[in-house]
Amino acid sequence: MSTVRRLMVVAGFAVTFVAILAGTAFAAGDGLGVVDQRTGEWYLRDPATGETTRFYYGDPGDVPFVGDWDCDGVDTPGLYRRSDGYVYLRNANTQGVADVKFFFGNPGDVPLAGDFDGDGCDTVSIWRPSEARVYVINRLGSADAGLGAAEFSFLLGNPGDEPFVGDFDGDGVDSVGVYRPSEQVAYLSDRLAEGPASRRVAIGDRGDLAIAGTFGPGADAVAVFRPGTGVFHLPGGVEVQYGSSHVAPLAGWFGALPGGDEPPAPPPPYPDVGSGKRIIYSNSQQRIWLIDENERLVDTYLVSGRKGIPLNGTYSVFSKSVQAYAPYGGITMKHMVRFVRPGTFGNKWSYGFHAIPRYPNGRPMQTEDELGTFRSGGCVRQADAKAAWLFEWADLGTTVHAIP
Ligand SMILES: [Ca+2]
Ligand SMILES: [Ca+2]
Ligand SMILES: [Ca+2]
Repeated sequence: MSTVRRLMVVAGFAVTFVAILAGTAFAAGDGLGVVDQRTGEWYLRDPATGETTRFYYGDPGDVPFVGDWDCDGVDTPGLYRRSDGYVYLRNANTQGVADVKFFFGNPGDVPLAGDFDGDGCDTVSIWRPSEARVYVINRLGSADAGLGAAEFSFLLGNPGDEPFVGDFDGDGVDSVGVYRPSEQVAYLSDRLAEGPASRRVAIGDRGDLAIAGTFGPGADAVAVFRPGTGVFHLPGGVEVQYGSSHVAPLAGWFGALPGGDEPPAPPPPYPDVGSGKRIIYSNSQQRIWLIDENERLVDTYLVSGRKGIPLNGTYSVFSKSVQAYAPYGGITMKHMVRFVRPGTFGNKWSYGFHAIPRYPNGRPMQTEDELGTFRSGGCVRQADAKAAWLFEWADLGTTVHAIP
């Protein structure tokens, strides 16, 4: 993961690609990658051409990382499988079995791939969150054997931090930094020892994942990946959309890649919640999204509900009525689609989606322009035409996700 050898291959040009949202990426720097943690699919992006190379490696749930295990200058996949405590390393960016496999660490450990002695070979060390301690190991295990004791260890960061590895001072030796999501600050250290951080970098936003890599001329730097948008935020204001909310981000020098594959899918145009035919209701946005069984967005529009009602969770449509009656004032609601049963969280009445309620004289209780604001006692009001359409579209049993 060190900088020096990678910059031998400076191409010296920069091209703007469709996936780059802002800024100009450093074409001779690290490639970006993502691993879909639901499928074990790897997507590696060539920084010079923008082309994607895709292959399967590992199982869903494995912790992916990259490093140069055979000291040839090219970073390739590694996995830490928490279920069996094994590290699986591969020396090519292609589909296939592990070249090196060994037993390692404790289930909660975070693998740290890097060249911690400057010999040009990456090894797998760990950060143990429960102790906030780095254990450095400058050799790889082999032949299914255990790795043995660490060479040395030191305290770093706090439980809850996200560690990353890079050569932040460009001396050819990797060190470890931590990203503290609660403060949105990265603390970089150039020494493999306890002590104050060498640098403090304000970066990212809540929920971001930190990575380090060679993103410009000079030493390694820290960057973040934002799962909600699938955007890498790199130094210099460069933003690259690559992947979505189910991926783990990577950066490395991947060498010559064949390319020719589709890039990972961007996040869907709706909150990435649930699967199958469903309705997603965001209480804070006062908006619903209708998604069909093929993951296509059928419709999205503003509604008027009640703040905090229903509680966030998963519900399903259990009853429908063309005409429904409020329990007071002679108020009527057309096209009621009920999804919260009485007593679910102490509620007396059921709640559902329906048209704008009418007083007995036929006057609507709000205008359609007022949709998007909290107006109701618990149900979710829609424009009349939308309510009629939803009534037909939503079958009994259709899932409803209530989200913040
Ligand atoms: Ca290699
Ligand atoms: Ca090394
Ligand atoms: Ca260094």
